[in-house]
Amino acid sequence: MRRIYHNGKVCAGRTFLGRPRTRHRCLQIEPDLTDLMAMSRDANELLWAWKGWRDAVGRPMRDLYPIYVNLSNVAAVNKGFSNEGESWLHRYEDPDFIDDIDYLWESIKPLYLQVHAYVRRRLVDYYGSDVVDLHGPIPAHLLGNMWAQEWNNIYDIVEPYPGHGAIDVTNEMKDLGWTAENMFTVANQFFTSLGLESMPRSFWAKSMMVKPRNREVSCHGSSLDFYKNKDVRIKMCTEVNMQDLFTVHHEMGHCQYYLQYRNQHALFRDGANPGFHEAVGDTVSLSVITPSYLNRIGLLQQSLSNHTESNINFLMKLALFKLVFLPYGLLVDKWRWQAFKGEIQPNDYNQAWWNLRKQYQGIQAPIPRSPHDFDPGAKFHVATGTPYVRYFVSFVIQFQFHKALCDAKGEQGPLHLCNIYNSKEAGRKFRSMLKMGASKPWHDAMEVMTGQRKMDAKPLLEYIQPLTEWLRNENQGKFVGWT
Ligand code: X8Z
Ligand code: ZN
Repeated sequence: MRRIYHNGKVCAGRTFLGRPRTRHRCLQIEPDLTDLMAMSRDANELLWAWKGWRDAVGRPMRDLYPIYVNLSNVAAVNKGFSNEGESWLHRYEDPDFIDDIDYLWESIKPLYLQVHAYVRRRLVDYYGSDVVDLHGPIPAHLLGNMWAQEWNNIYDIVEPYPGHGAIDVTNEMKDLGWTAENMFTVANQFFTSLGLESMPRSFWAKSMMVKPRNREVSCHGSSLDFYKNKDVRIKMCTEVNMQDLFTVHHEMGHCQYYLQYRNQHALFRDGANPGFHEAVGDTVSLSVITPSYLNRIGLLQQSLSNHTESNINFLMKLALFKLVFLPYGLLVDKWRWQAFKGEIQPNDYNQAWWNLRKQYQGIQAPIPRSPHDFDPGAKFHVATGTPYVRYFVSFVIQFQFHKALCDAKGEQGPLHLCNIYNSKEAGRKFRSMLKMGASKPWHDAMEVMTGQRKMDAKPLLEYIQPLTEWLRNENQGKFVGWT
């Protein structure tokens, strides 16, 4: 399945949409298809890429996945679990974990519904009501991302106040001649400004920062701990744009955690839980996206004025990136837990997937699907057997971490403008949690960092609060939800 995913390509036939073919090469997922999904505004072209990717990698996995499920379950049972899903959940060391994440989602859902309704209306305006139904789930190919997991790439379509600034520094990065290496250096400087570790010499020598020309590689960003001295590395096909600037910080966050807990016993050289590991770099990114920081590194001239309009624009983009991800972050493993438990059978795998996509995200397949399709397999983490609920956890707790570090710094202003760069107090707090690794239950690590022992959606909701009010007003009298 891994090989199918990594070798997957979408090639145009002799004709494309009835016209002679204009594409001469086959497209890979990174960067070609990712860029196409982000930038194309032609619904037919988007559908071509969306369907092509699922035909190329989902379908061929359909008959392999049940074998994988059975084998994983055999291994899990041998380890003393009832199935593989139980074995994954064991990492969270908490019998209430599922109830807790369901509760978190319920408290975030009302706001998600508002964003969903607003985005859908703007898509109807853009593509027309024959493409998007004003009362239905949103077709999955129009949201700027192959999996409709983050929608920030269609910010231009949904921008609340055109002309009031949207922070996208991609053009500035390109104009100033930034390289992948610059992006890594800037990320490293952020961590060291907090008094945390600098990436060691071997990191710079042995990481793969750009896509090599002479061989095929797996481009999905990842980080590695070689458990030997300070040998930690990143493997990434970095492109010079704002999204990848965040991904560089994300991956370096993993490496920072490896370095911080390297003196623990081998058994404890791990995250407090997998969601903590995913949250380290993203917590830093919440400062990196602030106008004050982007200004400091020369990527933004003006600072965010205190006009409501520019703050709403900023928060809309943030919501499309972080809030919108949450239902997806939850449903991927909801689906796999059901598959591992045998609650869904191979013939129903795809239908069950789309039921969850509709239930949680309010999106639908743009064309009819059949039991021969296997759309979950079109996602890297499903093809490679990587658990996913960690990202849901991360996208909630990174706001708790951000708030705690802003408090440590002594910031008074709104959370979305807080930038912890250079704060040694914030760094000390961060380090005291990171160096614990997995030596204590994650609730203890959470307490060290935030003073409380539970996951909590309040900091995320507090961060987005000004947008929440704006959306309620904007959606007044309009249809919210989907039929
Ligand atoms: O897979 C990743 C990271 C590597 S751990 C790039 N992420 C998830 C995804 O791409 O689906 C980060 C956000 C969610
Ligand atoms: Zn990660």
